[in-house]
Amino acid sequence: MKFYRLLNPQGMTILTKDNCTWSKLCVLLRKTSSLGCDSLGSLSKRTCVSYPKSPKTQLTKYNPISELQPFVAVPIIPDETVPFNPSESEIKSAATFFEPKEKSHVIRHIKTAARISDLPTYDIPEVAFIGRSNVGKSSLIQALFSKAPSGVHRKIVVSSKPGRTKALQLYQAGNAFTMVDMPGYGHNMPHYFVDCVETYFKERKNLEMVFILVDGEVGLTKLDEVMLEKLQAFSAVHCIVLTKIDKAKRHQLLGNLMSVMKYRDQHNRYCLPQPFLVSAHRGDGIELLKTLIAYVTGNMLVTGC
Ligand SMILES: Nc1nc2c(ncn2[C@@H]2O[C@H](COP(=O)(O)OP(=O)(O)OP(=O)(O)O)[C@@H](O)[C@H]2O)c(=O)[nH]1
Ligand SMILES: [Mg+2]
Repeated sequence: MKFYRLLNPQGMTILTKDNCTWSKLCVLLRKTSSLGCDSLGSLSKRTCVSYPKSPKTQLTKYNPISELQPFVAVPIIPDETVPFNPSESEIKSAATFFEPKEKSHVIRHIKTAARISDLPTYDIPEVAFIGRSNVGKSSLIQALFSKAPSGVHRKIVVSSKPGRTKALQLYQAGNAFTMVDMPGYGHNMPHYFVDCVETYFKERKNLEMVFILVDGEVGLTKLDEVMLEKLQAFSAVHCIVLTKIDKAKRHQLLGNLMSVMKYRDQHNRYCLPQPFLVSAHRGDGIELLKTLIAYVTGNMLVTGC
């Protein structure tokens, strides 16, 4: 049995199971927004299940925001937002999708594709990683799969030179989900970026979530804002991930985190309310992100939020 749950800015939760995929939920969201609702919170009572709010939810040690919170007077994740805050046992069970014990769950690279027509078609849910060149997309996928027995992560190429990933790279975790590493935008982006990446966002049926990576030290750039606007225009559900948090000074990271949240509140309806913080080098936030991926691809239920 599969469960899907979407958090919206008002802390409301839409819950469904079995026959309703995340994509169908997004269609539902699109329909409600075309009815002229200002926010996802305007969904009718019939489609929403409201969960008791847990004010001042204590974020666990798995969420790097918990380390920043003592330095800010106001809650970083506003009280009215139900944070994605899985329990320890949920985090452990999500990890098994990335470091499987069973031989049948193989993590492997399945395809390099520079054209959408080259992509395989299947029912397995996908999540994609996009961001500026050099923001750390390939490194993040490497960190997520760093304990995979197949050793797939050793073949993922990362580079200090921007523009290293030139095509869509698909990594599959058994039949659970596929993660798509994408070429970056900005420096050295391939000339077929729009054809390849934007068409993928518009047309890929089994795309469940786009992770848009923003450098935690640099913050949101104009190029990131353009991509966020595009994701919104394509009605692609997405989530902001601040990368390289080991490099950023605390005040920089806090400032950039707050401005990302402000931007998201003002502009973006298809963006999850909660940003995620990661360091691919130090491992911060990686276990939490694994749980989010297992959750949004419908592979597990998270009750801790
Ligand atoms: N300090 C630090 N450096 C990182 C981190 N993640 C990635 N890097 C470095 O950033 C550089 C770019 O990393 P990639 O993973 O290749 O970035 P990318 O977004 O895939 O880049 P393109 O494929 O060129 O678009 C490399 O030198 C990495 O070692 C991190 O968490 N911390
Ligand atoms: Mg790359």
